[in-house]
Amino acid sequence: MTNESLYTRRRMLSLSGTAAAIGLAGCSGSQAESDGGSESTEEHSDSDGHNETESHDDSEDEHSEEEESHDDSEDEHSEEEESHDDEEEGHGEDSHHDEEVGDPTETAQVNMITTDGTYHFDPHVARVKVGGTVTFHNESGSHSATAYHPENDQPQLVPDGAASWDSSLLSEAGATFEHTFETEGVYHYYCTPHETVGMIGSIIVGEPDAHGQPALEEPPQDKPESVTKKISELNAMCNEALGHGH
Ligand SMILES: [Cu+2]
Repeated sequence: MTNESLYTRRRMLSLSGTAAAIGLAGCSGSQAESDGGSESTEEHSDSDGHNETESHDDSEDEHSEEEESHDDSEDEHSEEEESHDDEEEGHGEDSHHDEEVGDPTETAQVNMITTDGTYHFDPHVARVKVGGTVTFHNESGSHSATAYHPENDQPQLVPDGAASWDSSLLSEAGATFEHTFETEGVYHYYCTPHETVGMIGSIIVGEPDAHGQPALEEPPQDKPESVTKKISELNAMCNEALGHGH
């Protein structure tokens, strides 16, 4: 089984356990809670026998997983422990290099996801044409999509002259927020409650030159390491996407 399918499986399992997941604090600092239950998680997904083929189809599996996920509260901890491994291996970088950023499109959707102890934007790097619209869609949990922009009391990690945006907190599943990007370039944005646990994403607008993008310079050093590390990963993904564009 590949890392990717395990990752997706964990996400699918956790979608139905949202209530429990929200109670968990962040994605770090809980290794002490591990209780050696990770084996059962693996067997769980193997016994389904269909995880390999359906790894991209979250919605259909939500219900079938639901009954199972309620009676394995023990697994919550083991899965959280596993997510630490991802992080040490370059959370995002390795596991998300598979995310094809692709060419700019008129519209894009970014899902805001709560899993067991982790929170992320999916995809981490989205791309639209100049004048394109991104829809931020709250899949689970409570999240915002907020630009790193002085108007949000943040360092400027958006193109010079670019408009700011802040969705404010989206707490209901299915809630959406749209922003239209009129300025070409690279944008970093974050989730207000989860920035410090690495819930940060990027939008590439158009075909910008990677040079001269404020977002792609050294991450702001007054931020916690969890934030600068995540921004560095996103920068690598954005640079790679832009490099392939030429
Ligand atoms: Cu969040």
